[in-house]
Amino acid sequence: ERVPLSDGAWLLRGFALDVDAALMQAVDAIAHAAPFRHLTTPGGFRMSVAMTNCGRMGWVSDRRGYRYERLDPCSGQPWPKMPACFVALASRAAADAGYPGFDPDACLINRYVPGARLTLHQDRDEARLEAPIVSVSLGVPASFLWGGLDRRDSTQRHALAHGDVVVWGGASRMRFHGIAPLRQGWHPAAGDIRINLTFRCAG
Ligand code: MD3
Ligand code: FE
Repeated sequence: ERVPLSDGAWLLRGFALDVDAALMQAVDAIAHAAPFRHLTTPGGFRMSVAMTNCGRMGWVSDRRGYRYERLDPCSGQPWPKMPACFVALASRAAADAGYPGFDPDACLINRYVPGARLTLHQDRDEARLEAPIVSVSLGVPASFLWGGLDRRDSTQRHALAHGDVVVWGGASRMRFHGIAPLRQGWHPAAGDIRINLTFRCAG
């Protein structure tokens, strides 16, 4: 099912269900090489969401700001390679939503435990803002907050469930968005956590 969310943004319900086991296994392998960590915001707060990356570039945050880095600051090594099943899913989803030829160089992996949240923000650290972002939800469902182009605009809520894929492009690319505190829950593929993959053209 393909649900229009707003200009250029599409919710592809269940789009990743046929590859969920491969995705979860790949996340485990990536986290083995580049462990999930709680980044610090430029303001000095510890993020409740734990993060890691794969691909040529990885998103990091510390007291110096937000940016993409080629090396994992924890290890000094390049981020793990983006698995073939990640690239295949992301480009298939983007094409389905009207963005053919999507070739992401970064995948940010977010891990939510109960209570973890992502406050309203824009994604604007990427070099190619004309490219869409593809996000894949796995595990416990989340309440996604969908705002406007101004932080003060009202927000809508959408449930994002295991296997849902969203493609955010065009006029939706710069909208404010976030994740409400994760509710206690259980999913057989992930336990009590939620994993989100976001594919970006960052470099
Ligand atoms: C809309 N992640 O990592 S995915 C993020 O579920 C992020 O972990 C959330 O926001 C998560 O930056 C939401 C949905 C999403 C991701 C990127 C977007 C929506 C977006 C970029 C622009 C507009
Ligand atoms: Fe975001």
